Amino acid sequence: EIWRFALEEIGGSVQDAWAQEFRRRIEVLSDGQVQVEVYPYGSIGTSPQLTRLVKDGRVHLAFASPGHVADDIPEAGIFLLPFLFPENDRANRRILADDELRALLQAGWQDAGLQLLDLVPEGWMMWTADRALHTPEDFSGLRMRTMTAPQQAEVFRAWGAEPVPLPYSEVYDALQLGQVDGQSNPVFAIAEMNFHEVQSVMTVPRATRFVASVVSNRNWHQNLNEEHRQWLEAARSGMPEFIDEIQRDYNRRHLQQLRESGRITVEPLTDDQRARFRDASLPARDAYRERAGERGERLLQRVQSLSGQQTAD
Ligand code: 6CS
Repeated sequence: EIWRFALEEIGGSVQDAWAQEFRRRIEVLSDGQVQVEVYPYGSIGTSPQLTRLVKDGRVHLAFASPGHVADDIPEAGIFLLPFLFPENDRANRRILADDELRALLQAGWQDAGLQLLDLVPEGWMMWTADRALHTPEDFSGLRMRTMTAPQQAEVFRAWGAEPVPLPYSEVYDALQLGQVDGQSNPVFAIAEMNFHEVQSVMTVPRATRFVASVVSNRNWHQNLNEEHRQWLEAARSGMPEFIDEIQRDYNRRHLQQLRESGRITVEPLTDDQRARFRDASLPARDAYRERAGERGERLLQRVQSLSGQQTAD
């Protein structure tokens, strides 16, 4: 038996590391009875196309990141909201594992015909452009490439940028040709997609983490026999710890390499600057409430109460 697994990132990425480890584990657990075929990004489609392939049952498993899939699953937009999740990685991991949070998200994924299997934090999103972005005013008039869900565009619009939604595969050329001025992604992605070749400044806002979801076709998941279900569960267990080390390592190593390459300068934000971005981003929370309805409101409250923040903002 073959399980097909589609990635939104190329070989050597965090998603690839997750999938290769998952493949290895399933093949050991099943003693070779189940083979996992991994399709890196580019081989079968853009993110929305991959989600469609999972829904149609043509691939069994895929990564679906909120910046794209929130178009389909409004609840997913929670991960696009800046300064919502705690800065501390361990606290963040605890929240992502929370049963109530998972149940609320699962309901959203299931409405779309998908089973949410895991949430995978891949590191802080950096902003790259040809200038430092210290204040919302610096975003004024900046054509910022965003992922394709409208909720992702809303955040950058709240900061004064002009969002330009594009698939991941088109970002490098769009930056090079000047069709867009900036983009946002974790360090490892900037490095492996070579965005640093066509951008000169990387701002470090620590506002939003890139958190991808691992999904499967819902019917396929429901109809797994007991043995297969056990292999799937056993393969998944311990993956959050495994991938957390990987993402830290990839992001740290690539940051060092980018610094040494001298191709891009790195600009951290002060706490005061971050506070201004936080305040300016709050309309995106209201837009999230509108889009994700009651479930969205409960998700927001759950994350805020787990983060020890006040529920009213
Ligand atoms: O920017 C994007 O569209 C993509 N970025 C990452 C790090 N993974 C997949 C996603 O589609």
